[in-house]
Amino acid sequence: MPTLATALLQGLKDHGARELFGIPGDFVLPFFKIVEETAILPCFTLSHEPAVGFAADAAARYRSGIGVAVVTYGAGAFNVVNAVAGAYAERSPVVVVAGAPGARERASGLLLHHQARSVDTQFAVFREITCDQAVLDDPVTAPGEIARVLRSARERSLPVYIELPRDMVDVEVAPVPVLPPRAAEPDALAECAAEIVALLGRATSPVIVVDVEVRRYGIEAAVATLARRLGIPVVTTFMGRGLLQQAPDVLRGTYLGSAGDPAVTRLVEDADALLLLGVILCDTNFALSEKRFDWRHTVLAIDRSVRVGHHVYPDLPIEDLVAALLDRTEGDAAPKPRTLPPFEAYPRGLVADDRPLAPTDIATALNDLFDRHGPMPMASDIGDCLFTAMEIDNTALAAPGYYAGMGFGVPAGIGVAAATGTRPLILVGDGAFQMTGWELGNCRRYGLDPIVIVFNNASWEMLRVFQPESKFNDLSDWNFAAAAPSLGGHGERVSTRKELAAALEQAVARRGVFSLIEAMIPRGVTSRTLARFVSGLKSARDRQ
Ligand code: PPY
Repeated sequence: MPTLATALLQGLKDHGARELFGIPGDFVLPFFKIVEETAILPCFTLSHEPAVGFAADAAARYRSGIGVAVVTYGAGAFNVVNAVAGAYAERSPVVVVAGAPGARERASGLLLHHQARSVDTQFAVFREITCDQAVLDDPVTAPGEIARVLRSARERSLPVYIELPRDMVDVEVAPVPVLPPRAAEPDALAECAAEIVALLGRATSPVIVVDVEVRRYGIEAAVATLARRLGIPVVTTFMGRGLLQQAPDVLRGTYLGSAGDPAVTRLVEDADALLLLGVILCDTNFALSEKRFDWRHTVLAIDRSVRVGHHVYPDLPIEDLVAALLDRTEGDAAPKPRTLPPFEAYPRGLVADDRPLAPTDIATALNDLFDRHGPMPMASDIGDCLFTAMEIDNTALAAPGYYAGMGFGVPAGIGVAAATGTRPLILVGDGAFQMTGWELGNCRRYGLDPIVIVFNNASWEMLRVFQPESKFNDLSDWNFAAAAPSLGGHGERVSTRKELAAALEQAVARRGVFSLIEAMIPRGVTSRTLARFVSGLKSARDRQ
């Protein structure tokens, strides 16, 4: 019989985990010992728990599977709360494995170190930001509880919480089963698919809008096939930027309402039917629209339910829905191609001169770089770096486009590198870099070599756009490039377009260490999208 620790590790692996991210502490030390000795899953330790959560989240996003964060009780687990809240908001199935006191300690009558209020406060906090929880305090029920919780993470694509009391690590238990996924009820699925096909068939200018669940459930290719078969154009939401990068023939761009390409905005706002697949109905995705949905002609599939017009089919997984739509349309005569607006044209051909840098120059330089060397997977923080990413070719992009928490970019890029073995490009502003940039010091140990572009305007520039009068948005110049060597990487500060182009080319050639390019941008110089996005959000707030 396996021990609980080995059963848990094997169970995580059988449910698709390929690595762990974590930071040890005494309540989780016995588990870390088993992690190291069994090597069932490799473990990447980082420096501060927020980064552990972000890295596990990004690994989950890139692999369309679960990501795992292992933390100690209290002082460790509470540090990962914000990252898990963000993963919940953006529907990323992060599995939190948290150490906890053993049974004897719980009954000792003493307050325990790392404890906040009661010994179960941690559980109560995580219950709020995860979709299922298990406390592994019973060897008989533990394997079944782990299986249920991991199935919930995969079925709902949301974080889950597993608490492992430290005296349970070596207890013998049965192996963790993999429970079969629960499929849609066939009659409900058939009725729903028929209704949607009929609704789309009546429309003359339908549009498919995709968001993150389409990647979470691994159905990007199926959605592209459906769009081709129906002759319907596809756009991503802001949050869904980076989706369907393999299907440029159907993808028209990213819908950003009043902040975006007017042709894409018109396409969506003039549509007479919308099929919203896996779309989070949030302010950053839709507040920039002047138009409200006409629900009579809208379909929304999210969180295992499908809304068609004014009624809802519960318990209907999106992957089953898309498969059913494909079945129903198989062999249909090819539809008449619709006249479509042009693709968004992303800037190319940077003039490598001595002019100071603007964010758009960074987008232009990266498009040129991708043309020469192929696209790179990206992770971005929130801030103007993410709005600038809207001017970069639609390559894979993990970013907090809805939750919009700072500090995601660097650890997410580390997570992408660790989980995929590919070399990512990290986009981050100086404000967010101050929060988690330090984590780059962990790259050397694991042989990771991301290319990091720090947009350094010595400001919280996005906040300045919201509220220009406030001086607290002025930060000092930390000279991040100079710090890179002591973190085991290479750093270079660039202030002109010529320097940027040269530094990028050298970074691509430099393997084995991280390359930090600190792009100095004058205060107040932002991407076009940022300014339009912020004014759109403000006017949406005023409309309410
Ligand atoms: C996210 O940012 O949450 C996404 O799922 C988008 C995405 C797109 C492509 C690769 C990874 C993540």
